[in-house]
Amino acid sequence: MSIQDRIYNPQMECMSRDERAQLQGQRLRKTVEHVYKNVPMYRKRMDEQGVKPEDIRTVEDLQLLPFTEKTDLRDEFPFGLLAVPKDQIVRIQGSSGTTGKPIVSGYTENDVEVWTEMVARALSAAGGTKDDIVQVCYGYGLFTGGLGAHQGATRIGAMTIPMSSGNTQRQIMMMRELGSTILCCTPSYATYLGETIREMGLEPGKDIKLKSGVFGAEPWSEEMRQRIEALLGIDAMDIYGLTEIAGPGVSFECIEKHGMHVNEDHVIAEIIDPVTGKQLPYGTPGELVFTTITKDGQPMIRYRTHDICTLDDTPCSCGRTMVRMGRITGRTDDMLVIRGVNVFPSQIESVLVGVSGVAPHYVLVVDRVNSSDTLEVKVELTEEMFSDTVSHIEDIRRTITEQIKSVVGIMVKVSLVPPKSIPRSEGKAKRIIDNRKI
Ligand code: DLL
Repeated sequence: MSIQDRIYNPQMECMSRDERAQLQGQRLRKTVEHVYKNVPMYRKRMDEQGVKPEDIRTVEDLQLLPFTEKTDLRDEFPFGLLAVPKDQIVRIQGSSGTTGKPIVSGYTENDVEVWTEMVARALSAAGGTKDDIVQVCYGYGLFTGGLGAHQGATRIGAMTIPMSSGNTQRQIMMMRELGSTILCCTPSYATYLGETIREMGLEPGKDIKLKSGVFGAEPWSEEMRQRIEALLGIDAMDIYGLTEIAGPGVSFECIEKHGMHVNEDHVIAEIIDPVTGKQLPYGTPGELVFTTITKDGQPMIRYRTHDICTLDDTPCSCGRTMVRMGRITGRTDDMLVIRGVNVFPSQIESVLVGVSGVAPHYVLVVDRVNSSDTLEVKVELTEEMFSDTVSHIEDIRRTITEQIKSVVGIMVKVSLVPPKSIPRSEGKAKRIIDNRKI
């Protein structure tokens, strides 16, 4: 397949950088006018900062605008950041916030359309065409992975299998019987599927027809790519996104596998110093910030992702002129991504403080077992509870496990440990031990 055949929208993906900057400027002006007029929070922030919509003329003027944080989405939950009347919203997607409350994003029909094309671009870059059979094993629901991949796969005309996550044996059976050629899931699940396929004695290329995979929603490494490619005999491509902006497809890798092209006709990417908030030049690692420029329902102005990476605007041999972002190398906050689900220690803490019999001393141990992330919550019992009967302790463990499942959405292992057994720290409490090597 030629490199050109892998480009879904050559006009937009390959336009000159100057031309694109002009387009971005135009779209940015329109977005800023739209939010100033229709979103009280943005109007207030801009007024406080002394910026008027007419001050924003080009992409460079972006720096005059205030940032948006995840906490703003929480504070304005559920509809405070909508820039259109509610009856124009056709979809709500969501993910975990920093506390028990989720954050949500509303999409108009046009927003869904834009997002769909972004994923279509990613799938085309992975070699996807109408002749493909795309197995989507991202979760369907509020999480953007399932529906996002589904829409993109349908858009390229592929046969789309909405498997959703879990049930590995059934995934493999369908993959085999239907002859899936493209796999969409988290990289850790792709590894697990690959290992299980090998254990079952199945042979990629013969029993399994996969040719590529589009993997994201969590950090992964070059080593992991190589492992997945070897296990499944495919090209493993990275895809990035976040609920607040547009789910998967904000950026995606081309066959060069050297960074993810940002869909710059729909979003403007910046890298900032997370402490000073000042813009950093391309090539310098820092915090990734996005501004949506085609989103009508819930536009985001300078949204701080807290993901750390670099941007690279050097030409790519695939012909796309869209800036590339490197792998996410860390976060500026304490968000963990466990099996593709965003988890904040504060969510776990909110559960623990509501359960009697445990002390507010806890530590979260993250590991990777059989290619799957595990989270163990170690929490101290109170002195009184420690001397209580064992059966009571079992009740506490069950309560905590169930509540964490309902607040965070994942099963964790809860270990109740004796009082004073978790090391105390003199400074900031060390709440996370991440043993994953990614
Ligand atoms: O994870 C959207 C998505 C679904 C992306 C499917 C790719 C594939 P959220 O649940 O809102 O959205 O989580 C967004 O996940 O800020 C990153 O920290 C992390 N993340 C997403 N993609 C990648 C990736 C979806 N390719 C948060 N590499 C982001 C590393 C990623 N981290």
